[in-house]
Amino acid sequence: MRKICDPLPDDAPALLEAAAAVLRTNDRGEFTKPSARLYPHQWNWDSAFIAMGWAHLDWERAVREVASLLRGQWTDGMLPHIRYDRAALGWYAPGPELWPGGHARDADELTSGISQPPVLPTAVYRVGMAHPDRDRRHAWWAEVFDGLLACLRYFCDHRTVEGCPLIVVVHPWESGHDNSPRWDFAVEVGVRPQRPYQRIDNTIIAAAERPTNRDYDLYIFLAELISSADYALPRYLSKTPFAVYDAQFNAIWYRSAQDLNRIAAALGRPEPFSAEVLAAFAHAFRDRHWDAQRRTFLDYDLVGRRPIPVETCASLMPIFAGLVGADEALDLLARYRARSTGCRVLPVVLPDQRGFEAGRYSRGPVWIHTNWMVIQGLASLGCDAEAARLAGETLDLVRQAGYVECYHAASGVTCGPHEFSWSAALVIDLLRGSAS
Ligand code: 9WN
Repeated sequence: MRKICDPLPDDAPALLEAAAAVLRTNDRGEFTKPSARLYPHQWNWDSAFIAMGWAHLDWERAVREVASLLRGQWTDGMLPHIRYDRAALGWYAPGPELWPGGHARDADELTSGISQPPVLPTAVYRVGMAHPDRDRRHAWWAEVFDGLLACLRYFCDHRTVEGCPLIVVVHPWESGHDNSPRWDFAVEVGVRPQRPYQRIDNTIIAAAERPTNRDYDLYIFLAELISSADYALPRYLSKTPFAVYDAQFNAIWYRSAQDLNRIAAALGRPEPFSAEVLAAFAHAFRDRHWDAQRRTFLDYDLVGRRPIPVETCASLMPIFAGLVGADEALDLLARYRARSTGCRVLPVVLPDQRGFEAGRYSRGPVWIHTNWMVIQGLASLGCDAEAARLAGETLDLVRQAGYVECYHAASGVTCGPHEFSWSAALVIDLLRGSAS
């Protein structure tokens, strides 16, 4: 198995030790908080990333992280973006009251009513591969297989329209890049929620680094709309200003579908996603997301029926998914780098784009998970030198500012909370994991 960082940097032991300390600080036993104060519950794609870090420290702890996340799954397979910890209710807003009438399989579970990018099947594949004993790995994969399949199938069965296999994302929180300028078109509609709401996040983190109140008006308005539609896409679609094909989300689904096929093959089961299904998805992805004039992948606004003309890291996620070959991947990345001059890499939004803000959350800073996905994609495509280069630049950010949520695009200084779990977990994976 090829390692990404080979040879390891001299300070790898110190980086690993500090990363392990972050995970231990945020460990709630069965799940890991994304950060101690700002995010006190269990988040969907956070836990997927975090499990990959635990896999190298305490493999059975990674197994518990995944089991805990799957406990929040809904009857239709949807894996919610937040699984609330009863002990922490009131510490984060919005709480479960924003999501009335949810459909969790276990009625005692408190969850949100939307999902997040489905990284989990990829994470489970990588966690499994980190275990040296094939029987233990296979036994675990067999245990979680149905839950993972249901979580991917949910999107095919409940989140597609007009015969197109791409997935409709219904909320900026679902994209995981909440206040990205990609979604400004919906914020600019200026909707107001029905009920008053209170924010807690901007009392913990500087308001200048967080989404604005206008962003939150949209988030709460959409959540009200989604629950009043009983979480059903057709009813929601007729009323919403926000329904998108997100290039990042679709790319992650595609990679996870392939990784679940690999798990199935290892277990001697039929592959759940046939070559025809994957080919149709890849074809639709190219058709809907590729912008031939700009030579990049864009998101698509289903309400306005137009591509969203904002260039961000989402355009690089086809690298993670293997939706492009090695040459196209290197070309996409080279052009992204060329337009990021003066920035640490990779700024989550290109600095020449309208709405770019170097220090505000999903509007500019560098994020470890974004870099990790591009690095993994490059490694999967055999672009080892470029993967190692980006991994080195990512480690430099950590050396400068520690394991924080994100890094100011120009200076690399801390944005968001310190001791952020997935930043730590993914650096552990970069240093200890292999290309897959
Ligand atoms: C809302 C936990 C989550 C991440 C998201 C990130 C942020 C929440 C928030 O934090 O979102 O889900 O309150 O800002 O955008 O990607 O999963 O780390």
